[in-house]
Amino acid sequence: MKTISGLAIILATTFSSSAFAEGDLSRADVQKIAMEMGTDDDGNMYFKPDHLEFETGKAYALVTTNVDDYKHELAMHEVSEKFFTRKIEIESPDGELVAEIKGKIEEVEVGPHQTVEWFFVPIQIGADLDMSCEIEGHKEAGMFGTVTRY
Ligand SMILES: [Cu+2]
Repeated sequence: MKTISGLAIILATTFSSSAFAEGDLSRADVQKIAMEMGTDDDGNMYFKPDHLEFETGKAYALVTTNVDDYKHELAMHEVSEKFFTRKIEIESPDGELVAEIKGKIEEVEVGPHQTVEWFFVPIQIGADLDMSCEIEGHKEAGMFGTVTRY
């Protein structure tokens, strides 16, 4: 009886530590996805791509670059409810880390010609959830898209 329970403990420890390693999202490989915010020659504002798909449980960095001379926003209120945001990273133009911001994030403003990296792990599935720029007139000019997590 003692042997069996000892073995059970060893098995439980082995399984739980391997499960823990796989589930340790701070060590997960991060898949980077680039998205551009901008305005075309006809004055239409856009996210490119305007549809993003993520797999739950995987670690992503959404690398969002604003190519315009004015700021844009990336608002993902409903989407971010079902994300575990790890951090936002901001780098200077020469690649030096300016700031890491941690905690729950729903919306990011990106300054002219700047890039922000949003690190997250989708934790619940959902189809065609909204993302948009909430600066007045921008969504109406076409700056919106959808996010699906599967
Ligand atoms: Cu905008």
